[in-house]
Amino acid sequence: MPMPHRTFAQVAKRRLIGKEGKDRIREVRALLSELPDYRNGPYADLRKSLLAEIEDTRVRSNAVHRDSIAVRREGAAQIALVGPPNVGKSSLLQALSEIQIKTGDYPFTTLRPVPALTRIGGVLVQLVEIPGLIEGASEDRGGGRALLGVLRSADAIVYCIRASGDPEELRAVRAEVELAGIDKPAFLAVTRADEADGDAFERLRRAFPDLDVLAVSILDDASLEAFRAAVWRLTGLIRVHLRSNGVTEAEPIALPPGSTVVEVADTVHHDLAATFAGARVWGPSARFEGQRVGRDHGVADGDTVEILP
Ligand SMILES: Nc1nc2c(ncn2[C@@H]2O[C@H](COP(=O)(O)OP(=O)(O)OP(=O)(O)O)[C@@H](O)[C@H]2O)c(=O)[nH]1
Ligand SMILES: [Mg+2]
Repeated sequence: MPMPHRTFAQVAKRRLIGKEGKDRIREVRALLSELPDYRNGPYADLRKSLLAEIEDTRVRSNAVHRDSIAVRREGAAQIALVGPPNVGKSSLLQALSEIQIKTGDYPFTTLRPVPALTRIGGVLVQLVEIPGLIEGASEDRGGGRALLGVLRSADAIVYCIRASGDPEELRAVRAEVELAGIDKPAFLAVTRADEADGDAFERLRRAFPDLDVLAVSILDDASLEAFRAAVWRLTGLIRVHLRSNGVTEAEPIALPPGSTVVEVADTVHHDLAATFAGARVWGPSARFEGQRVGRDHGVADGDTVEILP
């Protein structure tokens, strides 16, 4: 028995609230797939209006994105790389993703925010280089307001300073971020670590006691892996592998912190989330491998979960 069409229209409206661009189109498509397949009558009208919604959304997003420096969100989280010029932000993006980006041994090589997708443990995360935040940025110097606007929508920040760099440079950047009222989870990447002299690392740790510090060099693969792992912890997200009929899927799903097996079931199917009995869990959140758990069981990063219908 399908949902009455008036209820469906209300549910559709509710599910589209606050969604724009790709997210909105994805939701509209999901709604279309749930719509009973009548050729005439109110359901057919609903289908027509949902199809029109896709077209309208496309037109709107093109209008918004033209001639702005907005960065389209992609991946499970968006992490901003922020720091003084010439510290190696673009080089890090290059080393961690497939993109080709200009790097140069001089300041202000990058003038606009540059996004790049990197894969961390099977999940795509978007890194965005925020260039050129100079003193006065919060008062729009150097186009600072738009750059800070991009930063505002990020989930977390990696502050970058070069190993041989002057802490004051980064202090000035952080002051602008603070003046803009932006406060996000963050750590400090000490970049170009291969150029460091003996106590550079300790000196920077002392200069920024409120931040966790990680040394990274694009010439050192192990440090790049550690950087990826630190970025993942910064997102707070949880990777869960789905298992069904004894087979575990290769690509994990990413869930917000605090998720339970209900959220896992919901990624499989909305209906399943409403009705399933429980789950089996392997990994960090299980007391023993294959533990049978109830609906409220909290999952942890690295779990494998089999939903029991
Ligand atoms: N030795 C060494 N050099 C690096 C490393 N990372 C970047 N560099 C060099 O540092 C210089 C600046 O690198 P970029 O990646 O352009 O720096 P950026 O922070 O993006 O600079 P702007 O966009 O100008 O703000 C380039 O000459 C890079 O080759 C590193 O890990 N080790
Ligand atoms: Mg750059």
